[in-house]
Amino acid sequence: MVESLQQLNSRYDEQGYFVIRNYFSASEIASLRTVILKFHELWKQDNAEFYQQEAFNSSLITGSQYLASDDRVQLFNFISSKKIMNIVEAVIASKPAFMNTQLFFNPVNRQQKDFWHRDCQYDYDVEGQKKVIHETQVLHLRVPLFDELGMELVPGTHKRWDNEEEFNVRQEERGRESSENLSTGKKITLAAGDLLVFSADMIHRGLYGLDRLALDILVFDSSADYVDYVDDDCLPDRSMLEKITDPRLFLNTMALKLQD
Ligand SMILES: O=C(O)CCC(=O)C(=O)O
Repeated sequence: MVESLQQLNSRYDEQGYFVIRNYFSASEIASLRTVILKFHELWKQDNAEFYQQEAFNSSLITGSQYLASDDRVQLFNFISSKKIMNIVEAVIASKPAFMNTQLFFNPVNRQQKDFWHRDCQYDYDVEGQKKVIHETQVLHLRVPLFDELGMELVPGTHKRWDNEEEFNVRQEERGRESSENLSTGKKITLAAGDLLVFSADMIHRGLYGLDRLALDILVFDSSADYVDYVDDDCLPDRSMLEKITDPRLFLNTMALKLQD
């Protein structure tokens, strides 16, 4: 790794994101892709109308609906692998907890445009958003399975409120649309093998195009109040736990569920 974990931590703190190029080997990505494609094909069949009309992501990838136990164990082992845990712990030093996974792909309708948002805007009104961006945020770890146009992020917005242009575009105020370009946006092109880590509450958008299929792993700090977002079915059961090399990320979530 070119940068030390301490440097990555400072970068995340200042900018709200960092990228590590060629972090995963071709064989790591190939095995992950095989499982994810299995999920994706079954999900598309089951959600045919939604997929054709408007979908650009799915979630609950580690759940029991589409994948068998062995495939789920493979995913759990990837999510809690040393490579991922080193990065997670560089940002969340104490008791990071698994939240969910999402899979991002291109919408079928090529007219559908990529759009700026903060994830918190779907749960909070504007005053609430102003507060939560100063609290602990959810971490996204994006693992692209094919080369893609990547993401566009507004550096620093994990800690600061929108300027006027950003606010009007993101919230579609004053005749602006959330798909318009922002002068503060920074495009991060991604290749299969790269890892992008970013704050879910910073201003961002996924860039549609190429063959994008990216697995996002969502992790949170155990001291923050996010356990209600976790679906029990996406956690490993007792027999799977025995097959996970380092299950701490899941055990931390389970401990929070017990306290809840
Ligand atoms: O890739 C996308 O379409 C959007 C990604 C996103 O919003 C997210 O990961 O929170």
